[in-house]
Amino acid sequence: MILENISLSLQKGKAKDVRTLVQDALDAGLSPREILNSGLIQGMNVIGGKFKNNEVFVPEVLVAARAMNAGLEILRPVLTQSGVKPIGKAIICTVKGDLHDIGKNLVKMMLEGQAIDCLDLGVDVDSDTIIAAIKEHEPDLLCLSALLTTTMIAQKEIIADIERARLRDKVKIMVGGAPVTEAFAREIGADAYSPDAASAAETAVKILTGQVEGNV
Ligand code: B1M
Repeated sequence: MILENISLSLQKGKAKDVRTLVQDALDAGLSPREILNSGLIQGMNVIGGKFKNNEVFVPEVLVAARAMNAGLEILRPVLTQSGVKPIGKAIICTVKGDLHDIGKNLVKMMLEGQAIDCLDLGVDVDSDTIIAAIKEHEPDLLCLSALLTTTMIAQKEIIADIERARLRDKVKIMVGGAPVTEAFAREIGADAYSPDAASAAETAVKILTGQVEGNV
């Protein structure tokens, strides 16, 4: 019932209610993953379906997204670890032209949950900004998120620009986002692809601990 209420409140864009309900769910002993998958993501999937069918429009989706992010903020402390020695450093962003940040935020939280230090460059991030950040912060892993078929191509351009800047051998690159596939990741020269935030964290750990070079 509480998970259904989280989903419904998210669909109505009631950020305050989502925040309270997520906290109630945690207090009631529900697992963060259950709250995430059967409450927050379930609600966002309903909105996504309605958006596709023109039953709701950008403003409704935007308030639902804000409510989702509000819920994620409550889950953050339980999904992330503090006081644990980091196993590596990652830079994460949503690529140029793309404003979707919920999936990216989730991947970031899951990486932090595996004791990976994350620098979040935000959304709509271009190659120059990424290259400057790689030079300044020397991350082990770069995570590029894209949610639109029109912005997937920016992942390819960013990887090519990193190569041109002679930094490609300095950093592993993982790509993801709803339209991105393993085949696309391989085609554009990424090291890794993950379909969701949990497997992104698993793959990142394997790469950062030297178990694998990548997975594509
Ligand atoms: Co937009 N949007 N949107 N939208 N939106 C989609 C993506 C869309 C599929 C909706 C639809 O038509 N069914 C469609 C894209 C179609 C396409 O290209 N194939 C779409 C469109 C068309 C648009 C606009 C163009 C609409 C318009 O203006 N006419 C516009 C574009 C704006 C822009 O970016 N330039 C737009 C705008 C928006 C809002 C601003 C209103 C809002 C975003 C708010 C925000 O993010 N703060 C929004 C939203 C919320 C959505 C939907 C409904 C939900 C996305 C989401 O957050 N899902 C989405 C429909 C849908 O997905 N059902 C849609 C929940 C999230 C947890 O999942 O982001 O997929 P997701 O992340 C997953 C995985 O993909 C993966 O892990 C995450 C968790 O497991 N993952 C990675 C993500 N990044 C990863 C990186 C990794 C690894 C895994 O490694 C680095």
